[in-house]
Amino acid sequence: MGQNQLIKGLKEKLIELNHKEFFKFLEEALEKGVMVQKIIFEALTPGMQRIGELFERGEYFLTDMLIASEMFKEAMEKMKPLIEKRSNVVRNTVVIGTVRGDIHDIGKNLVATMLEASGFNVINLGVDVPKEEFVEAVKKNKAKILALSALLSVTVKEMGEVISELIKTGLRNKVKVIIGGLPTSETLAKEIGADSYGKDAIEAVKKCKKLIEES
Ligand code: B12
Repeated sequence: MGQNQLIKGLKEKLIELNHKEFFKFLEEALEKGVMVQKIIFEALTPGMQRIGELFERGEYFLTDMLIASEMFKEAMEKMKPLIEKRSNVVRNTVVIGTVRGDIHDIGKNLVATMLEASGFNVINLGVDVPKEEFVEAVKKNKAKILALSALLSVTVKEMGEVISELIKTGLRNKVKVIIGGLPTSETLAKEIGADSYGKDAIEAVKKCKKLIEES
């Protein structure tokens, strides 16, 4: 089977929630040397987007989203050793987390993995993180960048709250803030006083490198 057929198969089997076939395709793709980045960005990510659409249309249920996210995570675990880590001379620290009220973590973890692979020291606080915890972690680890993730429209407002907390504690000028996730945008970043926005994990790495250069 060719690379493009394997990518197509992977995406289809994820959407069909067919665990067995999905992992058969994954194994074959890895054996044939298909790039991990290609698998993540051309099969898994668009597959998850499709599942979101089907959920929105009422054709898929919450449990279906959950099954797909477990398949995604399991695939990431299998591919993690294949993601090469580059070591930087200076390992700049990024604190990352999903804001309070939000438990989506697949995209955030993908961003964390890509940042690590690019030489950043990443402190991953997990999901549903209160603003005080973000601020504390920035302070404790002398982080250069704070990366905030939100997938729900209602939790976007919490990103602004985190920035207010940074101002309140006198840390705002010590750390750059980047935001990302489905309901966020460049415009939103400006509105809430963040320094940057990234649409996906690849852009997240590019923008974080840029933030370090500017700081
Ligand atoms: C999987 C999933 C779930 C799983 C999450 C499991 C997990 N461990 O993450 C479960 C089933 C638990 C879930 C729950 C819910 N979900 Co949900 N979920 C999804 C789904 C299908 C996929 C998300 C995903 O993982 N995508 C794949 C990853 C790789 O992409 P990503 O997250 O977008 O991340 C990329 C970029 O956004 C960006 N990025 C992300 N974070 C960051 C951070 C930074 C700093 C940067 C730079 C970039 C960046 O880079 C990432 C990698 O490229 C989406 C649909 C969709 N289209 O996204 C709905 C979706 C996000 N969920 C939705 C909803 C409504 C819910 C629930 C409220 C449902 C309910 N009734 O209970 C709950 C919320 C619970 C809560 N309090 O958080 C809605 C949100 C609608 C809205 N506008 O608010 C969506 C859009 C589905 C829909 N179309 O209706 N969900």
